[in-house]
Amino acid sequence: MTREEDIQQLIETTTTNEQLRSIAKKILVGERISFEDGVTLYEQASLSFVGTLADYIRTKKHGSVTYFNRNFHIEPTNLCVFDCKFCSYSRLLKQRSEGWVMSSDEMLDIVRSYQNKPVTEVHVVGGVLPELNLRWFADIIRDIKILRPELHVKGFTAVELEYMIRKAKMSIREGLQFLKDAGLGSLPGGGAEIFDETVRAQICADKCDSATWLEIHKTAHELGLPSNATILYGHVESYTNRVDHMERLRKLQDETGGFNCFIPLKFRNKNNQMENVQEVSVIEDLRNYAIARIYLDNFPHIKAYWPMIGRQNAQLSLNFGVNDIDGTIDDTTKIYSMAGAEEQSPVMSTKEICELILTAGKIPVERDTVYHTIKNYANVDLDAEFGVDHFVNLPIINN
Ligand code: V47
Ligand code: SF4
Repeated sequence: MTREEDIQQLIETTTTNEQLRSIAKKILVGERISFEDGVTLYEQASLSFVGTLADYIRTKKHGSVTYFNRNFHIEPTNLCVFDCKFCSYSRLLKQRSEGWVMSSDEMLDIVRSYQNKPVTEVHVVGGVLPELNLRWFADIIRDIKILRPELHVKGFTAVELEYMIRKAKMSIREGLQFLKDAGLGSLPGGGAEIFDETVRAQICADKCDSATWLEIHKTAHELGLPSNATILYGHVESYTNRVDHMERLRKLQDETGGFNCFIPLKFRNKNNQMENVQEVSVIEDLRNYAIARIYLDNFPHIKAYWPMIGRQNAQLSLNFGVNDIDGTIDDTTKIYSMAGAEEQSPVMSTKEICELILTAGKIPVERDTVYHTIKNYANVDLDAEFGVDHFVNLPIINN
């Protein structure tokens, strides 16, 4: 059966729900779904229904290709002036002795430690502190580029940027241009959380608001800095809030085309002020990836951040609209392990990541930050390329 026939069957036999049928018809002809359709999917569609639609779209856009990149993280500090209720960092400001603040030398030492490794990206993200200011970060970016000119620096959430640019008394455009001139290559997607103002007031009242988050990304795109977008889901938000969040992103993407990928981040409830909020199920995670793939028709890529949901769920997500599983993350990324993420040691070698993708029936393709193909591993003998190890324990599937 072709994938079109799968959708036809979905329309004709799988459901008698007219709203769901009409959404499936739209997907088949490549028509954009409406806000109401998005809410209907969340409220009424089964995992298999949204999964079939999302996989159809994913396959049309990317076939079986699944991207990853070779990157490492630097988290300059785990202290933060803000008080996001879901974050395992913020409360540490009250216990400064338990926190860390890196010196510029320490940050550069991390870059030096990757000197002979084929990484293409460094992802700089952390808490917000007054002493970590715009000029200090710009100097570090310049030094990173001197050490390693080809390394792409993906850095700073809109929250960090809003704070450091405001403190530097610059406009958003001036601040971003300043960092771009220093060598900043793109912006990660953090800090978006949930755009709805009422929910934001409940979970992260004191940081950069939604309009400013969107303005920073819009300005970045206008200056030629691409970016990602995230959603923090599965806490106190409603389905309508999730669709509203994606609607605001879809509108901005129509204007600028500057977003590379959308990254749903599952709320984890350990070591933060929202420990009483239950985490959602894996089924809800997969439904959420799928609906994101269906709704965000103008986003090229949907990413599963595997340290957060674990390797096996990341594999599953590849059949629910996801076509990117981030990088090898060869570093100590603490924010997630503190929040109760699946992976306490979020490191995978390139061979492991390729095997993870192959055993899920997909084709691993190494990319750079802006999705240029570096290497397609479809027909590569991984043992010959990387050496034999113990990891392969599942058959490699060829679809
Ligand atoms: O904005 C904080 C999230 C984000 C928790 O662009 C939590 O490639 C779940 O945005 N449970 C920062 N999530 C990280 C981020 C990111 C990660 C990976 C790749 C990219 C990219 C961006 O981390 C924050 C917040 O939404 N976060 N606490 C928590 N308890
Ligand atoms: Fe600070 Fe970011 Fe944590 Fe909020 S989510 S407290 S801004 S580190």
